[in-house]
Amino acid sequence: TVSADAIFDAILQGKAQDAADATRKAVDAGVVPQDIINGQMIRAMGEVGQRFQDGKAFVPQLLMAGRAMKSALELLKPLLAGDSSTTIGKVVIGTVKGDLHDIGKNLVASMLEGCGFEVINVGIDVASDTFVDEVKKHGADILCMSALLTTTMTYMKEVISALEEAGIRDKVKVMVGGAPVTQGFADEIGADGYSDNANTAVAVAKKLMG
Ligand code: B1M
Repeated sequence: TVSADAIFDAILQGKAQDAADATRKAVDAGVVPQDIINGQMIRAMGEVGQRFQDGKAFVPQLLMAGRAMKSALELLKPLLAGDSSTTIGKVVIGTVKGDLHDIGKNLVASMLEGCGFEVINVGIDVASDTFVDEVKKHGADILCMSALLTTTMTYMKEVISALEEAGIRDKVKVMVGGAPVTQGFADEIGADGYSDNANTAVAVAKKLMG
């Protein structure tokens, strides 16, 4: 048997192999992926973040916890697949320039994919020209931007301006999210959608498709 918090503990300690093993055991025991993600994984990242803020953990711990979460999340990806066989819409998703956090963004990408969206994940530290180019190239219906830093979230506004300058702002819906982003901020920069988690991100994206 595994302790109820085995995944939480392994991620907190930055042990990737243990995190993956515990996740596999939880899945085999019938624990629902969403419960693993929300009840263990995200909670562990929150705890690491808190320790970092309190000066009790440092960047290497953040990095290792992130790696551990990623390796465990990989196992859940196939299970996040929804029942949709047709493509609902095309999404370009990335973390904005200056920002290297990609766990939440990848989670949103996986959930969207699982629920029938075609997702083009353009990675981290993405500049406005790249977002514009990718949206054009793929004829994306929605552009999803993620930011985890108060210093990088402001770049989302620049991307929206770049879409306007490229003359494609009316062709693509813009959705934003990430820990420091709020509905108020989303409204302020003229985004079309906002969500504070991966589950409602899917609902918001579906709504934006009309
Ligand atoms: Co960084 N980091 N980090 N970090 N890091 C935070 C964000 C921080 C809050 C920690 C803290 O102080 N408590 C703090 C930011 C403070 C601030 O600006 N407000 C911080 C800092 C300061 C930094 C550095 C500056 C540290 C340093 O170097 N001194 C540095 C910056 C690097 C950079 O980006 N330029 C840095 C670096 C890193 C690592 C690289 C080491 C690592 C990232 C590894 C990786 O992503 N591959 C890391 C980590 C792991 C964290 C914490 C601990 C965890 C982030 C995470 O993965 N959370 C984080 C503390 C925290 O969040 N509690 C922290 C789990 C993830 C599932 O949640 O990303 O919020 P989240 O995504 C959620 C929602 O926000 C939402 O859905 C997701 C699922 O529910 N969502 C969307 C996200 N994107 C969305 C998009 C949408 C919709 C919803 O639509 C488009």
